[in-house]
Amino acid sequence: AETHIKAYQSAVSDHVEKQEESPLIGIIMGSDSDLPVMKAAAEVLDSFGVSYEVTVVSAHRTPLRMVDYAQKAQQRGIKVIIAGAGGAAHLPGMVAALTPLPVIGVPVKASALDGVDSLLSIVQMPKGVPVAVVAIQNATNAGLLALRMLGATDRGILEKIAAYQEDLRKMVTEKAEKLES
Ligand code: RP5
Repeated sequence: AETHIKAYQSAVSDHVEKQEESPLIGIIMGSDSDLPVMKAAAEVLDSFGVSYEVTVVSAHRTPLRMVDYAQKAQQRGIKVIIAGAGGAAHLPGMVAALTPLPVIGVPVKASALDGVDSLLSIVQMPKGVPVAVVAIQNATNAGLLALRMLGATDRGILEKIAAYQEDLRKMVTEKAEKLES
């Protein structure tokens, strides 16, 4: 399993080009099969120049690795954890139970139930253990939400988010004007 994870991590590193030494955001997922969805979170963080790490942590297949990752994340300097999982998607909730950091869950479509199972598994947390949840497969929004969390205490990031919103506004306005002309 370790060899598999190492091979996976090097594939991920190639994909996202670098793993930072003191990342601010942890992007974790239940399986390497979640990567095609979860890479969108990494791409958003790349475009904002915010450091992150990417790895596989499975609640069911590597439970002790999950406990270790979640318990050490805060002391390692991680500020927000983005956790993607499909099916019986227990990873985000279990990680939230083990860390005081904010956790954002990404429901991944991984079964015959089309991701609704993942969404419900992630969103139905008991009182006291919150997980923020984005739409099924929407890792882009998980990246943006993590940035907004950092932006609460980081003016530079907040300004970049405002610029991003302005770009969105312009893009949609231009499309609307084209349609109207
Ligand atoms: C979950 O089971 C993972 O997060 C993934 O979405 C799903 C299927 O995993 P694989 O069987 O493709 O490894 O734990």
